Amino acid sequence: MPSVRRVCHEFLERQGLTTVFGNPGSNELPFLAGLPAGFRYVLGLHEGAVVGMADGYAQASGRPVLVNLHAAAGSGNAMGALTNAVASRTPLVVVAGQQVRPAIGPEANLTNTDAPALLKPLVGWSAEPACAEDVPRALAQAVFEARLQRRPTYLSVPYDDWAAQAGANSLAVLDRQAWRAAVPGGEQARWLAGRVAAAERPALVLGGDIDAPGLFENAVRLAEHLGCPVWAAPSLFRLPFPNRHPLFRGVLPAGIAPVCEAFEGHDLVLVLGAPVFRYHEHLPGRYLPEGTRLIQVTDDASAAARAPMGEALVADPAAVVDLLLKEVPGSPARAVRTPGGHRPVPEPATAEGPRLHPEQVFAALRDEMPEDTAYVVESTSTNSAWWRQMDLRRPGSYYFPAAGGLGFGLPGAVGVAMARPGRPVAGVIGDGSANYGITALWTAARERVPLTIVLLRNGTYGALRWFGGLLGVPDAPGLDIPGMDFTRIAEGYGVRAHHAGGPEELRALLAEQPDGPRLIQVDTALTAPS
Ligand code: TZD
Ligand code: CA
Repeated sequence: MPSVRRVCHEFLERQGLTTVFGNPGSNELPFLAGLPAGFRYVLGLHEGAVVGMADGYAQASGRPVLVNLHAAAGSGNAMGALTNAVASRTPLVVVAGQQVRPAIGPEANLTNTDAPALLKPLVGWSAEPACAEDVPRALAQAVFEARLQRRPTYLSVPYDDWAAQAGANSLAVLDRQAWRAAVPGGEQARWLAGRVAAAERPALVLGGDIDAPGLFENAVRLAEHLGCPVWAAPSLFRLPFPNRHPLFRGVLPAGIAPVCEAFEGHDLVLVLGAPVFRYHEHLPGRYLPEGTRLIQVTDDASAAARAPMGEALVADPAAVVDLLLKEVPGSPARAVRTPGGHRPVPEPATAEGPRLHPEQVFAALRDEMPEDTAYVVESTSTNSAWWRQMDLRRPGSYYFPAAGGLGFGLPGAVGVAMARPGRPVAGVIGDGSANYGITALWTAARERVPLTIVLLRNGTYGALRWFGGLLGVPDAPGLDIPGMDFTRIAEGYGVRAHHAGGPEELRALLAEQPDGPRLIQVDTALTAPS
C-alpha cells in the first residue's frame, strides 16, 4: 500500500495542482519529501507574499492553487492576504503542517492549537483530518470545496500522517472529479428574460466574475444587444468590460447614496457576477431610486443570500448571458451601431515641478506597453488618474486587491506573470503598498519572471490623506513615508532597477520588453483618488 504522501502527490498531479507556493517549516518538510519532478515549488519569503503570488497565479490561470504554510505562525502571517483572496473568490488550497498527533494535546512547540478554527472566518472550509487514513480524502475535499465554492480552504495535517500507509479505499480519491453547472431552469429563464425584455431603461452592473475569456466578450455583446449602459460593480478588483467602450459608464462609486443616484431613471438594474454591493465609504441613503428594480445573477449563493435588496438568481452568469442573448429581443432603438468606436483618451494632466503627474505615468504605460499587457495595480490615490488614461479592452487586463488589503499588488504581479508567460505584465505599485509584499521581488528574481514594476513614489500614504479630509481628520500622524529608495531595495533582492527622471526617460524604459523582472521608480505628485 502506498503512503498517504504518495497518494496525495498523485492526486495533486492529476488535478493539476503542481505549482505550489509556499514557505515551509519543520512541520511541512515530510509533505515535501519525494515531491515528483513535475511539481514546481515556488518559495516566497513571507507568507503574505506567498498568498499574494498564489492569488495572482490562481486568478490569472482560473484554477485552484496549492499553498503550503507553516503551522499557526505562517498561517497567521497569511491571513491579511487571504482577505483579498476571499473577496476575489480565488480557489486557494492552503495546506499547513501540524505537530505529530501525540504532541498536539500537550501543545508541544509548533502545535497549531485548534487549527481548523484559526482561519475559519475567512475560508470556505477548514479541517484537520481525524486520522491519517482520511488525509487523501480530506485533501480532495479541500481542492473541491475551493473550486466549487470559489473560496480559499484550509487543511492542517499532522506531519506524522504523511509517512503512514494509505488505506485501500484512499485510492478512490485519485479518480474523483467535481464540477458545477448552474443553468437556470425553464421557469426561471422565462421569468428573467421576460423581466429584461420588458424593461424600458435597463442598466447592467458587471462584477469581477465576468472577467473570464469568452464571458467578457459575451457581456459586451449583451450590452450592445440591449443597448444599455454598463457599470463595473463598486470596489472593483477585475475589469469586466472594455473601459473606453461607448456604453461603459465607469466603476460605480462605493457608497449607498451615489449608487442610488447613478441608477436614477432606470427601471431595471441587472447585476451579473458581483455581490450587491461592496460599498466602502459610508454615504447613507436609499439603496435604489423609487421604481427601480434590481436583479442579481451570481453563482455565489452567499452573495445572493446576504444582499440587502433586490431579487437574486443563483446561476452561472455565463449561462445567463447566453440565455439573454438568445431570448431577449435586441433593441434597435438603443442598439450600438458602431461597436469598436471607443472613447478617446484625454491629454494627461501635468504636475508642477520635477514630479510626474500619475496621469503622465499611465499615459506612458498605455502608449509604450503592448496592448495586451495585464496590469496589477496597488496604488490607491491614483485611481481616477488611472481610469482617465487607460484603454483596456481584453479580459485579464486588470487586477487590484479585492478586499483592499495591501500586499497583493507586488506578489500578485509576480503570480500573474508566472501563470501567463506569454503575456506582458506590469505591476503599478505605490511606495506605501510595495512594502507589504516587497519580498516577492526576490521570488521574481529567483524564478526569472519577466515583469515590469512601476513604483510610484509620492512619499506618502496618499489615499489616507484624502480619507483624512473625508472623515474630518486633517491631522493624523503616521501618513508620510519619505526616505526610501526602491532602486536600491530592488537591487538588494536581485532585481534590475531604474529611476526614471522624466516622462521621456520613462517612456524609453517602458518600450523595452524585459526578459526578467525589473523595477522602474518614478517620483509622482500627490493626487486624490476621486
Ligand atoms: N494595511 C493594509 C494591509 N491594508 C491597507 N489598506 C492599509 C493598511 C491602509 N491603507 C489604505 O487603505 S491606502 C494606504 C494605506 C496604508 C496607503 C497606500 O499608499 P501607497 O498609495 O503609497 O501605496 P498612495 O497612492 O500614495 O495612496
Ligand atoms: Ca504613496
